[in-house]
Amino acid sequence: MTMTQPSNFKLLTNETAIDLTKKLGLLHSDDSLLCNEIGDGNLNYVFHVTNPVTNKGVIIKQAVPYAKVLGESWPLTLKRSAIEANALIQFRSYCPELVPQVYYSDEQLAITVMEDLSHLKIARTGLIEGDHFPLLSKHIGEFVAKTAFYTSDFHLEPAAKKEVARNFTNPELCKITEVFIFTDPFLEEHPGEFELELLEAAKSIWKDADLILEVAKLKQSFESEQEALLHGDLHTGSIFASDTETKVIDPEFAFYGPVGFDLGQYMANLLFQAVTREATGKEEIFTHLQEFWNTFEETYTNLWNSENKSPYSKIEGYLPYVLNKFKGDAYGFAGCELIRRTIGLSHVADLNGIENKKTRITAKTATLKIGAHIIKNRKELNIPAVIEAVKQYTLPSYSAL
Ligand code: SR1
Ligand code: MG
Repeated sequence: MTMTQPSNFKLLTNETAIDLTKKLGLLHSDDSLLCNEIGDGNLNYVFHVTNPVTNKGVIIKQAVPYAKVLGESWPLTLKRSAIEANALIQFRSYCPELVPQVYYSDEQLAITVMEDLSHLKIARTGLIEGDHFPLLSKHIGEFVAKTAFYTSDFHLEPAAKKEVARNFTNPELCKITEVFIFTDPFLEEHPGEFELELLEAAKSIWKDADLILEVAKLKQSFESEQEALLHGDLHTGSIFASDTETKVIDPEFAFYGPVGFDLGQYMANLLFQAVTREATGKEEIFTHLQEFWNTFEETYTNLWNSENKSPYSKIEGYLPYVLNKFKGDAYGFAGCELIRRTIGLSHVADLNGIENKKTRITAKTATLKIGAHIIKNRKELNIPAVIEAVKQYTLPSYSAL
């Protein structure tokens, strides 16, 4: 199928990416510059322009009018590029250390020119390779707490918040989540791609009426709650990290939604590591999970106590009620993410990279079971209980729940 592209839209090439960098006066443009297309994501092209003399670079990201991974039959608005640039700018205003700088954006060409982060590693890749990233989960806890608080009704005036929410209306990217996280993996008639050996485990998900009801409630929450401006795709592939630095990238799925969604996406993607690692490696991920939640809760609580504009902010029980809701939602959304990345679209390298088939199927069966368990029990869980569930489903010395 041939897509009609918006009239002003033109795909960049390495040459035109260099021309743009020069036109913007970036990278001492008198020198000759180099460019590589390095995009390995599902939706965009990414050009890395470098100056070999100064060793400095910039990233130019361009969205195309369809989802690369789904093909031209799944058209997508180019507006997501402006949403991404604006979300980066907004998030950076709350967390300057944790978000790359945007130098330039062009809505017509769907281009964002931003800080080069090539000295860092994608967190998913690093975690798979055994990097420790000791500050990663504290940084992401801080990122979610600040973005969730500062974009909510607890901080913004009601009219201002509604205006921001309008600017971040993102129906096409939300539809990807609604279909591929909350619908297809849970319905037998829309099977995703997965190994035949997982069919029985998949069937037990499709037949579990209690589970499907809970997924329906979570989908409803995703579609209808406007608690805060979310990143919308906060998995470990959307984060660059080193031992000292963390940068959140790729907020093209940004929209106003339930805070637990960002929390849950990050936790689920840590859980893939918790499932696949040996016992001592698991402990390191359990520490990440606990530090993530602790930092989120502490940062959010401090902001609530010092900057909450609601007339009810000091009412006893209100903050615990809000945090408790976020927590229950987070485990529910995390469970959906665990299941969709296993039997739905867009699998993760944490699982698919396991070469031994038997080990891979065992790990995937565990993520399905943990996913279902944390969705159904989400309102009673805390981090130690989630850790216990991971151990029960993955360590031979434990028996399955
Ligand atoms: C069609 S895009 C597939 C997935 O990639 C993105 O990172 C999102 O997670 C989306 O669900
Ligand atoms: Mg992405």
